[in-house]
Amino acid sequence: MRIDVLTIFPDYLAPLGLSLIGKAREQGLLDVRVHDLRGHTTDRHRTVDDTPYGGGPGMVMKPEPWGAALDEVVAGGGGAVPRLVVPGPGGMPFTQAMARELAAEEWLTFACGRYEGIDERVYEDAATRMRVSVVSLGDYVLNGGEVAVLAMVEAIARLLPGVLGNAESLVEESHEDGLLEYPVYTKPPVWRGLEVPPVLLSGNHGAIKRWRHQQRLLRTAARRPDMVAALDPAAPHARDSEVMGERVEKSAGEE
Ligand code: JAH
Repeated sequence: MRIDVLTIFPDYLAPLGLSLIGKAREQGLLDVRVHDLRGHTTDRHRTVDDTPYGGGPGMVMKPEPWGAALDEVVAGGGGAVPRLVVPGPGGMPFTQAMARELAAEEWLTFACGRYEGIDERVYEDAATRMRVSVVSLGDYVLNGGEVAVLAMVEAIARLLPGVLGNAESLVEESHEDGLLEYPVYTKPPVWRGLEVPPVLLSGNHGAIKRWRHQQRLLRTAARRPDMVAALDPAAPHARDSEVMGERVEKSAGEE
C-alpha cells in the first residue's frame, strides 16, 4: 500500500518511521511519503493561511497550495488515483470497519488541516478526481490533523497482509463482535495484595470461558451503554447483556 501525507509539519509524522510501521516500510509492505505543503507555496513568506470570508475567528487554509500539492501527488501515480482522507472533527466516525475498508485500498492520501480548516473548494475540486472522505476520530478538537493521521495509519497498517508478526495477534475483537474485551492477568498470582481471579488458575477451561464472557458483558454495560443498545437483539449475547445490565445496576447501586 502507498500512503502520502500532506502537512505543514512533516516532523509530526516522524513516528511513522518507528516500530511496526517502520518495519513494514523497510520490508516494502508500505510506502509512506510525507510532503511539506509549504513546498507548494509561491510567495516569499510561504503563506498557507488567510482570513475567512464572511468574518469570524481564526484563519483558513488557502486553496492554492492544496491544489498544487494534490496535483503533484496524483501526477506521480502513473495513472492511478488515491483515495483522499481528511481528518476533521466534522467528519464521519473512524471505526474498525473503516480501517478495514481503507486497508483494502492500493493508495491513500491524507491531508492534514490546521487552523479553522481548509477552504471548502479544495474538497470540491478534489472530488472531481478522487473519492474524498472527511473522517473524525472522536468528538474533540485537536490543533490539526497530524495526530489523527498517526492513529489512522497505525490502525490501517496493522491490517495489511504481512505487517503483524505471529507474536502480535489481531486484537480487534473489542470492536468486532460488539463487546469489549475481558480483563487480562499475568504472573505473579498475587501482586500488592491483589489476587488473580482464582477461576483463571483453576484449569477449568469451560469455567474460564464463561467467566470471560461474563466480564465482557459487565464491562460493556458499565463503560459502553451505547454498544449494549446497539447489539443485534438476535445476537447470542444480546439476551445475556440484559441480564448483566440488571447486575451492573445492582452492583453500581451498592457503591
Ligand atoms: C483540528 C484540522 N477527531 C479528531 C480530530 C481530527 C482533526 C482535527 N481535530 C480533531 C483538526 C483542527 C484542524 C483538523
